[in-house]
Amino acid sequence: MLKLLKNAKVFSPRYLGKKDILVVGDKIGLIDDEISVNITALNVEVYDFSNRIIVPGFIDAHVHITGGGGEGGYSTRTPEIYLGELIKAGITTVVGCLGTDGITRSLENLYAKAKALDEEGITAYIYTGSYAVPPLTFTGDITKDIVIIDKVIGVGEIAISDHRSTQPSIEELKKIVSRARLGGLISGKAGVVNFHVGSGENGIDYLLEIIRKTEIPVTHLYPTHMNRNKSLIDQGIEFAKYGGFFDLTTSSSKEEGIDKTISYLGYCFENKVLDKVTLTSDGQGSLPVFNQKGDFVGLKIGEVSSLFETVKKAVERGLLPFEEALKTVTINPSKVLKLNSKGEIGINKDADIVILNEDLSIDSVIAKGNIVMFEKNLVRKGTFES
Ligand code: FWO
Ligand code: ZN
Repeated sequence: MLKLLKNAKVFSPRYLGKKDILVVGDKIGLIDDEISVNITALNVEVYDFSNRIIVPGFIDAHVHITGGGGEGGYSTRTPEIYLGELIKAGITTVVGCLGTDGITRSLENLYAKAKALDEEGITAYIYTGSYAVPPLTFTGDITKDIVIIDKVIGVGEIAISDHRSTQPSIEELKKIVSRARLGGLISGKAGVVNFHVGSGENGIDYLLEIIRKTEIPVTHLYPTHMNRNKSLIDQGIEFAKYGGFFDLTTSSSKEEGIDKTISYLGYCFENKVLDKVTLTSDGQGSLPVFNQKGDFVGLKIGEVSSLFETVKKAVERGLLPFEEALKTVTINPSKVLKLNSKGEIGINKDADIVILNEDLSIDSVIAKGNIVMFEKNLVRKGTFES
């Protein structure tokens, strides 16, 4: 099937100008100033996207696709994600993970949900593991999980510097990262370890020490929730100077959370490390609040919609140029996750495309070459979605 997308302003995320794009099957086949096809001879759908902006489909590298939570007991286990919520958020590639609760949540369920999202129309991967060390695995071995299970691209979210972590030693973390690296090498995947960083004062000290004291390349260390506080952002900037990617969470339990994240994005841009920064939503993850004594006092649920909302607000408030902000949910995650066919509008790249209105609202979404949302109406929904 051919689709000709005409007259949009295209950000690949680099601005290409007003271009026509020919989608061939599930790939981008051609990008040019003017593409005309013989409509009768070819079975082609033509879309006039004048006054629209085309960007790569968004990659959300940290979503609790089978639900998470549970820190307040059984009734605080959060619900799974549905396809429509991801599409409305412009997310065409998602990486699913387990969190605090690695007991009632299973990796098999996570795998099945990722396969379901694939069948329903987007691209889904997973991390093996959960918060705990030693990590939860499918096969008993991280390296084997990465090598023989198609959807496993790394390990996560492994908790450090958090009262809910298993207080792993640096030696335990070295073993996890080195085994993930072996899996990545043998399978050609990223073999990345997504670290959940809590508010503990040691922050990512262990990760910085692993970079300094071992042969393990920094590319396998991928800390998230680095916008929790200023000292973590400063550690993130130091980490990026070593070539590491670090991740800011867009869901927040506080109203002003998004303002803080946006100011940190501006700060990273000023410190010239934005090319090493990604945003993820922590969608369906719990956003629990604990008091000083560590007692649970309540929780909210992460929203995948916060991912692009954060990009949009950062641009609207003039903190970041659009191209720069866009990188944090397209080309940057595709690099750290080694998803080379994702994150860019380019020849032979996957036809994962978001069409924005000039006010940066999400208008239409194409995933794997199929229209899944058109002019804000969902064309594809999850099997049981109303
Ligand atoms: C963050 C996911 C947190 C779950 O620190 O880590 O709890 O398993 O669902 N969420 N534990 C949220 C902050 C970054 C705001 C998780 C959660
Ligand atoms: Zn987390």
